[in-house]
Amino acid sequence: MMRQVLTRYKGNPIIKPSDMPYPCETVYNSGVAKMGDKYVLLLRCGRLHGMSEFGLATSDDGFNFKIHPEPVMKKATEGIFKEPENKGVEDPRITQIGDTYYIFYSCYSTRGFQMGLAKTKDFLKIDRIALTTAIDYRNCVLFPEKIDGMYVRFERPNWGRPCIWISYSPDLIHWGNQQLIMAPDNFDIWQDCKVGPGAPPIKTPRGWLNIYHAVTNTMAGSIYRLGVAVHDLKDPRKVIGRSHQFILAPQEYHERVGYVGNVVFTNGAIVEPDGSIKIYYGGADTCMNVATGKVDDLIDLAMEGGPDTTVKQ
Ligand code: BMA
Repeated sequence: MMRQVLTRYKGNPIIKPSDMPYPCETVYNSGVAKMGDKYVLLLRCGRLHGMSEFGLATSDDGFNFKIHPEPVMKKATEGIFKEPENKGVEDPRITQIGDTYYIFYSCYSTRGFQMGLAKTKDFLKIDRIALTTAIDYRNCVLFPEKIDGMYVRFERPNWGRPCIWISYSPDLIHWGNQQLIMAPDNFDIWQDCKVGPGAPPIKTPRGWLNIYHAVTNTMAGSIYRLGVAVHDLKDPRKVIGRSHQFILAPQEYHERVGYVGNVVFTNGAIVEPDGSIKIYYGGADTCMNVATGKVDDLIDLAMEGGPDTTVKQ
């Protein structure tokens, strides 16, 4: 049964370019974390040279954010990251393991995209760890724990058919055993062109919750929406449920009109102790927004869709 499972926060957008303490054209696709009682957004800020840098915003309630006066991460100016980031850093995704926050982000250059990995304990001092792919990968999300002794991630190569793949690593630096696990669905129009990781996987007793982005192409351009799937806890290659309806689509003016119109795109979500969830998302590649729902409703919706069959389509 199709139904609405998310509610937009009435105060959206929660951060827009004119809220920024330094000049920005856009502020969107932000990584999300909880640091003690504080909500943290690692903001993708489009600066006036057209490149993205990372800014920082913190909040006590997850809705009202205070923005740090300066960007906290800019493109590298030396070392092995210099050339891969010569057009900026984009789309951070944060996973907490112990007291360390790991950040997968896109290193953007004249050559294409590579996935960088960085770490921090306070979001003020961010240390780069490794370039974890060659050209051309668009996004990665790290699982919050090892499975069978290995780190696990979902990844989206930027070549071939845009699908979600999985890979494994003993040390977070070297990744292998890549396998395609979820493809666009030829029969669901909203997700028939591209799918890619959105929020880092969320562990629940019913499986790993995967909130992902999905694209269809129209005569007027692409439309980015959010979908939901559940992966087996012990073997996340198995997609045990995948919804045939989307959970969020561009609808509000600031989601339809902006730098890139008709886009809702998530890089992270926070689950609350009462089982509710806050999904943070960029609107039209221009502003930050949040929608709320219940984890169980998202899982029910995915499970009603049945196990995924797209890899065989
Ligand atoms: C993707 C990425 C995202 C962006 C989306 C829509 O390929 O570039 O950063 O939000 O396209 O433009």
